[in-house]
Amino acid sequence: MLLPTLLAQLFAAPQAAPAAVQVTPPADVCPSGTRLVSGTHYEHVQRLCTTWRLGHCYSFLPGMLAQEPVATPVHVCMDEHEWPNREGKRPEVMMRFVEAEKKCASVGKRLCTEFEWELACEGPETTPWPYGHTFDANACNASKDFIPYDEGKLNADERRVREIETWRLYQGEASGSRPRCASSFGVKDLVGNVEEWVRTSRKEWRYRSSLKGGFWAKPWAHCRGTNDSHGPMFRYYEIGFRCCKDPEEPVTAPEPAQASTPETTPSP
Ligand SMILES: [Ca+2]
Repeated sequence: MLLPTLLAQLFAAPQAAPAAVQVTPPADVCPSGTRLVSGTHYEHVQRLCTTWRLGHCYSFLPGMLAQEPVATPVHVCMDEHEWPNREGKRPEVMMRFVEAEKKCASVGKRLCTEFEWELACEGPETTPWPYGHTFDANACNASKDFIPYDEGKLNADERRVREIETWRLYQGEASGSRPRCASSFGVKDLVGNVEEWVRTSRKEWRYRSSLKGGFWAKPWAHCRGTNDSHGPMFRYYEIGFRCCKDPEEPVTAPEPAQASTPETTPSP
């Protein structure tokens, strides 16, 4: 049903891009350093590609979007930056999924789900990149030159060998370096910088661990597309994560008790 929906929009819908929506999180729902991501995630979306190069799409037609179930409500506080979620500090890498789970738990949070991450990235306007419908090489840290890696050194038993090779390859930037790499929800660097572990949402993937957003040398990465190839013990030089936390909804005061009506005794 996605293609007929798109074709119907092509002939009927105006082509202007929807106005960007800036969502302001309520201060009393999410802790400091996190942004409220709230809305409906659609598992399947389809768009019309207008710029196709070497097997990847670099621009989509604004205003053309088909969304189909499964529709999942999302309501979560998401770290504004990649771990350690500190502006001006470079994100950590060489993280296993299980290590990322422990680090999030250590600060009272959890890893984000695949669907939470996608909604945070696309925003309520469901744009393919956090910043719009067309790839922008300068918006996010995603267009650095690829540096060939030495897999033996990355998997070496000796920690120092792994670290030297990791830092030779590392091209991550300090969190907050690219203000335009922000979604409408205010979450930064979802696309590019470091690739991020998420908890798998789609039952067809093999592992409970998935990766989102590409990294500093993967310019075609956008909000959709999951790297489902790696299990929870995998680690690599470009892999980090960010944390999520369920909102602490304000407690609603109970309704004042109604004055009780005296029971009446039925007449004989
Ligand atoms: Ca990222």
